[in-house]
Amino acid sequence: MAEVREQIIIGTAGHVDHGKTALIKALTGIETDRLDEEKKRGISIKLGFAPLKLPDGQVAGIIDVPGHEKFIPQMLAGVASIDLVLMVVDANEGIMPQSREHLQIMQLLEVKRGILVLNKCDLVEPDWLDIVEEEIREQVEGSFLQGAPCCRVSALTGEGIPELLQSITEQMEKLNARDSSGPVRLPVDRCFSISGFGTVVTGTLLSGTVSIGDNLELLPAMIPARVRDVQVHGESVNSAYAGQRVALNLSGISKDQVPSGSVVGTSGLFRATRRIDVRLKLLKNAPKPIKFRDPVHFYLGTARAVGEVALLDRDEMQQGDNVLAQIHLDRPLMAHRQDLFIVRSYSPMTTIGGGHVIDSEPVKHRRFRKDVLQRLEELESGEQGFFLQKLDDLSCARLRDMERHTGSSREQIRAGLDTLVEEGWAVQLADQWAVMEKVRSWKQQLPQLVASYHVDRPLLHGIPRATLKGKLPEALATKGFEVLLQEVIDAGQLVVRGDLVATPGWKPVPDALQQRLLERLENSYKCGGMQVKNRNETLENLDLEGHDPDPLFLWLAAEKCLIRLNSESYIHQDYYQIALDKLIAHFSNNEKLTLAEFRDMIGSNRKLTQALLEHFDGCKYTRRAGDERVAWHSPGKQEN
Ligand SMILES: Nc1nc2c(ncn2[C@@H]2O[C@H](COP(=O)(O)OP(=O)(O)OP(=O)(O)O)[C@@H](O)[C@H]2O)c(=O)[nH]1
Ligand SMILES: [Mg+2]
Repeated sequence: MAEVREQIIIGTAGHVDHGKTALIKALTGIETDRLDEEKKRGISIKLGFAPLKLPDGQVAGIIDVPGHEKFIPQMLAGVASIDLVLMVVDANEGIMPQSREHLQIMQLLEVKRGILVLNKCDLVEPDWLDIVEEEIREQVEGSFLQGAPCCRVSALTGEGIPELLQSITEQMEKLNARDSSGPVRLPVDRCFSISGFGTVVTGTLLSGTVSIGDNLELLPAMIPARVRDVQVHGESVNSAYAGQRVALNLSGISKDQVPSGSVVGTSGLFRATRRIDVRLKLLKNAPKPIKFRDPVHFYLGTARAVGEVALLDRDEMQQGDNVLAQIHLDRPLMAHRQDLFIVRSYSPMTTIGGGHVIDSEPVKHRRFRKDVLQRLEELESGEQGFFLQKLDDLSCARLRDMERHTGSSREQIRAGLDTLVEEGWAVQLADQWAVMEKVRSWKQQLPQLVASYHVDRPLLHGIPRATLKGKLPEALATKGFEVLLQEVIDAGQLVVRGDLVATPGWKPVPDALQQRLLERLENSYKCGGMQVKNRNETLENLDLEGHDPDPLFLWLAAEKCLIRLNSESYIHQDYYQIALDKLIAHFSNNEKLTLAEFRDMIGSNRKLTQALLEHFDGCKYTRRAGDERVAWHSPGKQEN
């Protein structure tokens, strides 16, 4: 199988009829206007795709966009993933409205590189070309196309095409490859089914690597999809890398399960969102201001939605303003921190602005709140600020949580978190991270929580670990909690006895009533001896004066007056010791022991004997061998 490693996407842009599609044909030999309607009307309607082989052997992917203003949404889906643009201008007509709109869109989507292509040179005099070029240069001043190379070509005669290829090669050398190590993100721009072959989706792989056999997920539908075949420019490959045009044959998915704007991503990682915190810019030449809750058309990647703009610090944003806002979408889509988007006015539809995503899973904000705005600025301030703010929001986070919010690779995230730990901003607790200040306050809280538990339950020897963990934020996982608890124990502020955590020196002292009840309960187990009934039956015959038996059992177990075999079976310590002695004596002369033998040996019933033997298994004194038990570890060495 071929291993194509082209990782650059070139896009076209420019007014309708200026010769974008003709230029792609001149460059690649491929006619990308394939629909009957496109041929009949002589305009592009959908995106066109073609591989471009450069003189030096490199291959780039080309996306040809339609120029007609009606098809700006298609253009937006195509331009979202490009590295280099060919800005095509008809030498006869010069810059026209959609040339300008495309330029604005590319500017908002932060396209970094481009080549000005003055097309249809066969139709005009050379002197005229100088004038048109000057006019174009004026129009692109201040944009990323300022100072861009300009190639004069004719897509019809082929004049200037070799020079354009040369210029493309030079520009490609200046571009950086995308990150193939991150999670998979493939915004789908086409989906079709081939009979006998199944569903195929195509798109530009924004990050990650996709290989045959990968289990991915279709979003926002959250449908699992297995990769049956991977193609790059019509050739099957083992793996496709970020920056490539990719076609995936997916099993487990039908064509109608893939609405436009879907994303194929790493399984189980991403969530779709209907609410996004953004930095929103309104273009200077937008026809009118945006008011609070105005609807706009929202375009991100290949997805689109209608969004309602919740301005957070004003009621109306003016042309040229750059503000923090929350956008509420009419349908879920996939977004990540720093993704760029475009907004167009609801009606009539023109491009009025754009911006970047700050937070893809925000809560609904209250307006005119300093803390809300500050938090957003913190999230926006850079990777460190974002990580810290997210850790704070989530209380505790794993690498995976950060991956979901950023779409960055684990290595990058790990490095960022390590820096925060080194600089003392964050703390690592097992496989989680949390903000230093929070961890400090949890550490302070733990001894206080235990102390107040002692006050509430004076009869208990301590608080069960799980109960104590439940008093800290849920996001803190057990492993992380144990690390935290150990630090507090090491600092001498808490002690552990078995599963219980206590204040050092804590000793429960029962009052007179409790003492009476404890004696009553202990006695009934003592009297029951080896024939003692289960917990419920024992309690039925006992007068506890309406008191809760749980703390009494816990106290007696902690004091080792009773031994807890399981939730239903307890045995008095004296009898437990007898049973254990008999077990040891038996194994000093014998290899094996059956349940019936042990029952007769200790004069007990089947149920209690079984509970005892299972308890001994748990202590690793014995081990099951079929229906029998054999000795394992010596009870002398193992504490129960
Ligand atoms: N004489 C001449 N005609 C050209 C040249 N390039 C394109 N054309 C013609 O211009 C017309 C429009 O060309 P297209 O390539 O379809 O233009 P486009 O920019 O792709 O149009 P849209 O996709 O609809 O925006 C066609 O009739 C082409 O044959 C050229 O260099 N010289
Ligand atoms: Mg076209």
